[in-house]
Parts: sequence; C-alpha cells; structure tokens
Amino acid sequence: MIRKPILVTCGLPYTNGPCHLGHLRTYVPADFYVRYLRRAGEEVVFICGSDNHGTPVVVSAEEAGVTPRSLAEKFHSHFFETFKRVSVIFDHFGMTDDPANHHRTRAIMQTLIDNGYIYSKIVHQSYCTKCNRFLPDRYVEGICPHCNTPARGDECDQGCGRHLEPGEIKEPTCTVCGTRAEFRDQEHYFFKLSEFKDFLLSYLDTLDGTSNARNYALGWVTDELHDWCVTRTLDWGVKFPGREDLVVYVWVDAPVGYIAFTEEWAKKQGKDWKDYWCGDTRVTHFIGGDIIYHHGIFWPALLKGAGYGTPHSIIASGMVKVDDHKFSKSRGYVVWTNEDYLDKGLSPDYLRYYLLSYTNHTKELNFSWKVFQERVNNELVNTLGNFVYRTLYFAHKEYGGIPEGEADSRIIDEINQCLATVDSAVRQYEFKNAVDAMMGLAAFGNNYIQTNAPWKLIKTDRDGARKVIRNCLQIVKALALIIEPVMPGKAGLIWAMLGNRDNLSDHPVSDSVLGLAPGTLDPPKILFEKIDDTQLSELETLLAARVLAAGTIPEKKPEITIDDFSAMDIRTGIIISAEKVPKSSKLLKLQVDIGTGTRQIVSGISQFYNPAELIGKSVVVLVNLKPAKIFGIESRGMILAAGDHASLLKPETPIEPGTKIR
Ligand code: B3M
Ligand code: ZN
Repeated sequence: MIRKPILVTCGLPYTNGPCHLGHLRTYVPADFYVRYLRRAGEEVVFICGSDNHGTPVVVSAEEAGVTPRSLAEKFHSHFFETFKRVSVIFDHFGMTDDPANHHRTRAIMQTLIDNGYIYSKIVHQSYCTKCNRFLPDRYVEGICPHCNTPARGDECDQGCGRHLEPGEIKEPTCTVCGTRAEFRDQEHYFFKLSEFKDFLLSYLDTLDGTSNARNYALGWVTDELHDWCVTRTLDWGVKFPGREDLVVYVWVDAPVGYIAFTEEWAKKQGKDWKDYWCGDTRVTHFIGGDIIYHHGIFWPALLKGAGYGTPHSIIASGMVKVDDHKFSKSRGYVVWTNEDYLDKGLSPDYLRYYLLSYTNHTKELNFSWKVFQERVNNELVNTLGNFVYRTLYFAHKEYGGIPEGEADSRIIDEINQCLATVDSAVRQYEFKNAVDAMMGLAAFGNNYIQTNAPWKLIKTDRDGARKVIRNCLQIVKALALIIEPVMPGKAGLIWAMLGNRDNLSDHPVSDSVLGLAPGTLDPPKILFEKIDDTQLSELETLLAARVLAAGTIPEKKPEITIDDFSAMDIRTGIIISAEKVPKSSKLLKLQVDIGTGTRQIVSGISQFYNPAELIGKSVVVLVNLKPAKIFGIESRGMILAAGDHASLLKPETPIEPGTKIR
C-alpha cells in the first residue's frame, strides 16, 4: 500500500483582529513540524485559511461599522502577510467565505440530513428585547452552567472550557447593550452527536498527537455527550440547506474549511483532494488547547457521519502568558506580532526560537521581554552565533575558505546522534527537546573550538589546526541544515556563508554528515545581534503602557438598580493609624474610625502615600465588603480611591465619621 501524503493544518484565525503571540504559539510549531518532515523526506501539504463567519466576526464588524465581508477581507490579508513575515508559509491560505467552502459545507450538511443525523427542535434562545433580536454565541455573556464562571454564549472561555449550547448559559446579558436577556422559543437543527459515543471512544483511544488532546476529549465523551445545535439566526455565514433564514454554526463551516482549502489547493496543483480526506487519512491538526472540544469531538463525528475519513493526529498547544499574567487583549497582556515585534526590527527567527524552545508544546508558555533578551543573548548570540562566526572567521582568515580534508568520525557520530534525537523528538511532538538537541550540537561545537583553540594550535601544528577547523565546518554545515525548521532565515544565511549558492531547503537533513567541498569563502557576517538593555527597556515600557491604558478603559458593565446600590454600605471614615505591611511594596495596614468603631483595612496605596501623612485624613469606606486576609492580615472593608495613583476620595466639607454615602 502506498503511504498517503501528510496534510498538516493550523486552526483558522478569526478575521476580527490582528495576529498576536497567542496565534504564533500554534502556527510556529506547525510550520516547524512541516519544515522538519520535508527535510526528512516526507511529502507534506500545509493548509490553512481565515475563519470569516460566526459572531466573533459579526460582532466586531458591527462595532467597527463595516460589513463582515470587508472586515474578513482586511484581516485575511493581514494574517496572510503576517504569517509570511514570520516565515510561516502555507501551501494554501483560503477563506471560509470562499465559494468552495460554502459548497463543501452545504454538501456535508445535506449528507448528514440524508443520513438521518440532523433533526429539528424548539430551543429557548436568549433574546434581547432592547435590540429586538436573538442573541447567538458572542452576542450573549453570562454564567457557565457547569462551573459558574463568567462565560461567552457558546463557550466557557475563562472557566472549564466546555462548549455551551444555545439557551444553556445562565444569567444571559446582551453584549451589545448590556440588557439582561430573556428566553424565547425558536426552531433550530441539531446534529445527533450522542449517537457517536462508541465511535468517539474507540477513535480517541487510538488518536495520534499530544496526550492533552486525547485525554480532554475522552473525558468529555465519557462524561457527557449532548446533541449539538448546528444552526444560528444570522445573515452572515453558510445558509443551512432549505432554510434561508438560518446559517450553519461557525464551528461547522470552519473545520470544513480544512477540506475546502485542500480542494482549492489540489485544483491548482492538479491533485485529488480525496487522497487526503477519504478513507484512511494522515490529516494532522495543530490547534490551540482551547479548541480541543471542537476538533476532538464535533469534527471527527461530523466527518464520520458524512462518510469522510477522520483526522489522524491532533496536536494541541498550551496557553500563553505574558509576564506571568493570563494572555488578555482587553487587559493589555498581549504582544502584537507586527506592532510590538516585527515593526521594532526584531528578527522573526528569535521569536520562533523562543516559542519552540521555551517549554514543551502542551505546557503553558510565559513570554517576558527579559527572558527573551536572556535567551537571545546567551543562547543564540553567545553559543550558536559565536561558534559559527569563530569557525568561518578562522577558515577565511587562515585558508581563504574551506580547506582540504574531512571530518573525524567522532564528529560525524556526534552529528548523527543529534539527528536521531531531533527526529524522534519531532515525531513525538516534543519540539522543545528537538530544539534543545540542536542547541546541544552548537554548544558542543563551541566547546570543541574553544578547547582545541586552532588559533593557538596553528602556530605549532598547522595541519592539526586544519583538522580542527574541518571538524568545526562540518558542524556548522550540520547546524544550518538542522536548525532550518526553527530559524529558516538564519539557517539560510549560514548556508550562504558556507559558499552554497543553492537553496538550503532543497537539501535533506541527512546531508548534515556529507563532507564539504573545499573552496573560497567571503568573510563571515554577524548572524545574531544582542538585545541591549536600552532596547529591552523600550519593549518593556511599551507593554507596561498597554497594560496601564487597558486599566483606564471603562468596562462595559450591565445596568444596576437602586437596590443593587443600596446593598453597599459606604460611609465616611477617618484614618487613625497607618503602617507599612512588612515585605510588601504596595500595602498599608490602616485603622479607620467608621463612627461605630474602628476597622482594620489593608489597602494597596503604599506607593502613593507615606503612612504619616495619612493620619487624620477623611476617607470613604466600603464597610460591608466581605472580610479577607491579605498578606496574612485581616482586612475588613475597602478605602475608595480613583485612578492609577490611588487618589483617595474624601467628602467636600468636614463630616462626622460614619456618615452614610447615598
Ligand atoms: N477560528 C479560532 C479559535 O477559536 C477559531 C478556530 C477555528 S479552527 C477550525 O481559536
Ligand atoms: Zn464552565
């Protein structure tokens, strides 16, 4: 039997905002994987596209005052261009609003209807009486019925990660106007997901990829498997067959995009898309850890129900943090790929290296500019860059290029060992281990040249020095080939500095142990530049400013009643004593006279006030705040203050402590 070619995909970015580090956490490893497999001789097709439908795009378009189509086109080009800038190169990058995807989605839906997997049912759907419309998915926010965390209409994005069905969310509020929604009846169509339980259990049992994908999905299938509402009341999307007033849920037509984009690509190439999607497949999905449910459960069941082959592997990446804070665009903990990184002149290869080597693929990745600087300076500049430069500089200076000779067998052994480690790590989706092995070879080279010091040896033993440098050159050649999937730009530079005029990517990684032909070389160029402290502080300041700005953007909160307000007991008080909380730069321990007695309150205002200047000051206190222990100290109440510098609120005229604020 002929082995099928591998089809690798990446989760499709929604066309409702720019590319950020969270995206790259998945795309860069996928691109790395594809590049490596190609270097290892496999035939791989790399497919992606933009996700244009659904409420994420409709809500953002409405906010921006443009049509969903024009927003989709704008961000489609944005992602296409940005991926190129970070050397993430797809064979095809389609749009889910392409005719091919409308066609494929409707065909799959029709087959599911014909196969008896779709039925209609009345659901109690959130409805906003102020906006006069039903509130699908991101038009509504509320509380997750499973874990009681604030959630979006169709997913518990901050809590348990479960998918939520229309009507399931508790305390629904309209995201457009903040009004508490009511439930109204509406007819929708459901996919009989519950009938796929046995199929999913055995499918997931043998699913290849990372264990987080398999285990999460298995857990959900075992615990709960409900039928799945596959229609929405929206104008924008793929029309549900036979119902002009409904579109299919975006989580149907988005993954179907993987097939439609393969069709578009295959048509251009004169290939048959069915080779990839029918029968046994080698479809490999790279996704974010937050969309395991959709890829591990819905998607294989849909494919199975419609008679297609099912994905071979699912590789799910861990979450991203910025400076130890949960990644959050609204809170400013975000790194924008263009604005914050590429446009600052930073090399895409540095970021690729950081993303691939920081931690294992399924673990949480923390990004900080400080660690970024350390890794670039210590590892790329001091180890890899230094070794390559010293080798090429010496070869050029003493021999005008590559001298006669070949590498020792122990050097070849060392390279072979690195190749074997990298190969097995990549195939187990242990990308960090693969990159560590590559850097291990660079460290070995650096150590080797340092210990053998050809610049000294040449004075007494010219031939010995030539042998040393031949060994070093072999390692440099191997490094160029081996690191290409991580840092394609820098690898290409090393390749060119070795005197090669052809494309590095045309060479298999196994060429690492083939000898180098003697020849002349130009003087080497500097490969990696250090990130200096001035640049570091600029980058850190930009991030800090963004976090600060995010804090001052008013949050959209739902309206409250006078009763909600009266539930708060707010009174005037006078500060009687104030002292710093040991080991805390932010906290002060205050005793406050609130009329009926003295309250101990811990307050985060230490950066802005000296304890002494606070004594005798009138303040405003939220008295009935639930007591809490802060730094081990009991705090009963909260002093009210405004802004980033904690400007304390105070009554305009002198007033008795304990006076109620109304
Ligand atoms: N557009 C983005 C996300 O939820 C979503 C992925 C679709 S993959 C078929 O991460
Ligand atoms: Zn939840």
